[in-house]
Amino acid sequence: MPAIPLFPPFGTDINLTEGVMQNPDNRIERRASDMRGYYANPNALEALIRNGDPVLYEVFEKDIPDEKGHLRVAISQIQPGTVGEECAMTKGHYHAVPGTGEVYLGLKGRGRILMKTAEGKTTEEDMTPGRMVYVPPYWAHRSVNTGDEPLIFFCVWPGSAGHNYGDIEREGFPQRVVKRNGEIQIVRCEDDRSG
Ligand code: M6P
Ligand code: ZN
Repeated sequence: MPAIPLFPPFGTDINLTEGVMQNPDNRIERRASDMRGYYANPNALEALIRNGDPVLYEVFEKDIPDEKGHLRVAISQIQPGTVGEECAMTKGHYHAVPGTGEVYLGLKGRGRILMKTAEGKTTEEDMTPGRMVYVPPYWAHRSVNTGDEPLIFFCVWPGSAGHNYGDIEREGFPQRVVKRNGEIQIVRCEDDRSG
């Protein structure tokens, strides 16, 4: 007798060139208005909201139970561009069950994954097509599009992990990725002049 209900195996096609999952069950969209409090320049964000409130990123998921034992999968797509000078990014989160990791695989475009721990350790990894990034347990993670086309990546994480957004809403990330004079730079809190 299995400890969790038997779930039917399935397969789905992923177009690796375009980074598109066939038949996703859920599509989550984050518009500019969903991102209040996340960008360093709130005025630039409000201007974007007034100017059509565009979708800044989307997540395409398969319906897999959010239970221990399962693995959830998704493809995320972040549009290119900046809010003020800050590159488009996800909200970022710790896992609600902090001792759970995640695997990222870059499919299209170019970006960075920012990571940090509650104790203040920080690191970043490049996200490019074919590059795998391992996010170990306890590391909050945020993806940033540093290129001129959509950044698309595939993710796998434990079904039981959940998302803890509240701590990031309060703490933010010490790193911010900005585009200044056409150049991508990572600025730390202490030398952040973006407001
Ligand atoms: C990845 C995964 C998802 C996450 C998504 C968007 O696809 O980590 O679990 O939901 O990115 O990131 P966020 O939830 O931080 O907005
Ligand atoms: Zn995660």
